[in-house]
Amino acid sequence: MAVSLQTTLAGIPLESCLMNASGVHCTTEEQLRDLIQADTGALVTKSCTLEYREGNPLPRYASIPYGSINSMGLPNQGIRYYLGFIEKHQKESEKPLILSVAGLSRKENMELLRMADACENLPLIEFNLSCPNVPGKPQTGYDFDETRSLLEEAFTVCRKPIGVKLPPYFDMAHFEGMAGILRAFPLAYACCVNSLGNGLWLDVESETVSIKPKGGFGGVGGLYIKSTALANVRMFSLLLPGTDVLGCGGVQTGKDAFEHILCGASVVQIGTCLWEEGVACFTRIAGELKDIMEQKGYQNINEFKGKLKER
Ligand code: OXC
Repeated sequence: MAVSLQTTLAGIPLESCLMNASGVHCTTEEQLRDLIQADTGALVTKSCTLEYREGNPLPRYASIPYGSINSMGLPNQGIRYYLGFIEKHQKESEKPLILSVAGLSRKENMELLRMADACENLPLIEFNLSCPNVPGKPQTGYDFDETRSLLEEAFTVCRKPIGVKLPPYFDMAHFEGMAGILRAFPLAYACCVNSLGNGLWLDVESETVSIKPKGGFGGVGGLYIKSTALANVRMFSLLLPGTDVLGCGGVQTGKDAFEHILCGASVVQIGTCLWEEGVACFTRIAGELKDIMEQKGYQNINEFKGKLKER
């Protein structure tokens, strides 16, 4: 039986439902080229700002027992670098190259979106509303009024398809509140979730925090956040019918990817596991996912996407 991982993202056909999570292995041209060559269906750049950013002081990423903690602080090469790469490579690559943007002010965000809008070959934009690691800047996605007004302006300055990267939500009222805001816009997709903001990981022997920025506080990724990620994928899939939901959080195996799809994900992003294992993780996870599908008699992901049963 031929098992296919094909999917669509905002109407664009993808050969595989697996891709990187923004921020991991996507900051330099070399890393982006690796992702084009890997077993991915699409790829997304590191969230960019107008100018190059060094990011937060090191160490700013730590591997911890079941995942990671990071406070990178948006280190990136500046938007022109990524637009240049996309202009050059999108034509040869049949995979969509998505630009992620994360300005530090409304003005910067609008300028980024205007520049992205003018890039002929760019198919999709991911608007990061959820970076937890810029000192003094709260996560936009937790401020509902600001999110609404930012999106109103974003969709007037930019005609290209825009998806949003959301922080994790934890309360039914917040799922409904954010979905109500998102419904008012022609969203290309909602990506759930960014890291679980402002966790803390300690080393007991030395009695110190594990990363330097922000007194050790950072975004938690990996297995710790899988149940929260699945809950967000599930709720936003139910609340935003007709909008693609991208699942991100705790995907290390084909089974994890299967669970995200069962909750409603059209595409599954891999972050911490990609950081730890490198781009070979896509081939491994794709193989494991296909094995599960084969055992269950599924030939494509639409046969089980969003079909999670309640008891
Ligand atoms: N999420 C982001 O959106 N950005 C990065 N880390 C994270 O967890 C960062 O650059 O700090």
